[in-house]
Amino acid sequence: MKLRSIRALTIFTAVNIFGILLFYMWVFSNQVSRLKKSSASKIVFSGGGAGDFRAAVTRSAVEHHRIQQFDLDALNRFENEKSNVLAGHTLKPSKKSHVSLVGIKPVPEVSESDDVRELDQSIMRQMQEYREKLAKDTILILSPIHDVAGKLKNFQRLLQSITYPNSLISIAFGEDSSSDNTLHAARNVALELRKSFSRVDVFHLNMSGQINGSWSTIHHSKNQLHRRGHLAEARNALLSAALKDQDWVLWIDSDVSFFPPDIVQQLLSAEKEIVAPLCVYQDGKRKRVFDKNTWRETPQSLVHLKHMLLNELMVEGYGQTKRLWLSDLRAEGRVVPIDGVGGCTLLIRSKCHKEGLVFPEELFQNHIETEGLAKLAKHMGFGVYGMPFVEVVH
Ligand SMILES: Nc1nc2c(ncn2[C@@H]2O[C@H](COP(=O)(O)OP(=O)(O)OP(=O)(O)O)[C@@H](O)[C@H]2O)c(=O)[nH]1
Ligand SMILES: [Mg+2]
Repeated sequence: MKLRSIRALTIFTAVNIFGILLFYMWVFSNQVSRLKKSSASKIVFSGGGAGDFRAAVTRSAVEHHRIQQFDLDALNRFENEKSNVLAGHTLKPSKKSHVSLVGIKPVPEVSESDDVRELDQSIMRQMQEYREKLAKDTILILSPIHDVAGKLKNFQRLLQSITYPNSLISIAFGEDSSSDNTLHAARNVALELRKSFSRVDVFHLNMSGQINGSWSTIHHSKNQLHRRGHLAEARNALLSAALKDQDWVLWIDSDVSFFPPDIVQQLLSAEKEIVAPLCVYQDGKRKRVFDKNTWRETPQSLVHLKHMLLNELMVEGYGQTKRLWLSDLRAEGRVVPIDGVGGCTLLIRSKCHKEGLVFPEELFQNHIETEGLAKLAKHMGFGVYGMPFVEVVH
């Protein structure tokens, strides 16, 4: 009798445990299928920290390449997904993070304004974060110079502020056809820079014919083929005179008024072959995009390009664009794929130049100089990227 009741109790307990197990399995499988459904319908920024943000960004980058192929179905899917994620600021901060990503505006279809929105410093810091690495790569900083005698002292101070080990950096200036004493000023600056940098050269390039005159003459749209063609020639001449065995070439225009002291580390951290930061200028209280040559194509701009004649030059910065300037790509993260670059500040892996990447002096796919270089780079299979949170001030 006693034995029978023990047996009954054991069976009763086993059935109960089995039932509870079944119940938990049912709850678990329901949760899994709910999660699967939600991640299929939109990109989820679960956790929302920088890592998750970047994962979603990678996905967006893949979609971007489909846009370039004019796959309209893919484009629609991309647009739907993008609006799911970005509309209403779905960029949720992690509970652990003190940084809120709210405030970064969604990527528009094309850039309508060149205003650069001021972001909370904590967001800027988070998006500029990079992992410190042992510095071993050598860098060649190249600056074409022309009629900038009065600006070279400031440029010297900026170069001296660079925190990347100066012993790994060499610098070369390439001057031609100046009407002031730029060449003399550059030689004096070089004497100072040689005190800390590995090597500093000043080349007087054997060229002439640059457009001189007022700012409006130099920048008149009808002069751009000539102006930019000449600049491309100067850049190529400087490159072939100065590039030895350095790992990277960092192009910096001599008339920039500020770049962050860790500009080299920032750009290297992208680990891309070609990288441009966001070049801005201060217009009173407004911060605006200066380098409008750094952009991403859009379906609209590609249609426009398709209808251009082979000998037509496409330039940016003269009114409304059909493209996306780098400032408008911030919602995608710290390193974003682009299609055009300016030369205000531009990092290029030397291997690319050594394999034939130059600044087109004539039209290449309707573009010239730096934008031509980006087109050529893509044609050669190199990656072209921008860092919209790294700001250089012109
Ligand atoms: N060697 C050389 N350098 C040039 C020539 N024209 C401009 N540069 C330099 O190339 C860089 C870019 O030229 P900028 O004239 O500043 O071009 P930009 O920034 O588009 O236009 P700005 O609004 O005039 O500053 C600067 O470092 C110039 O000093 C040229 O004819 N020869
Ligand atoms: Mg300039």
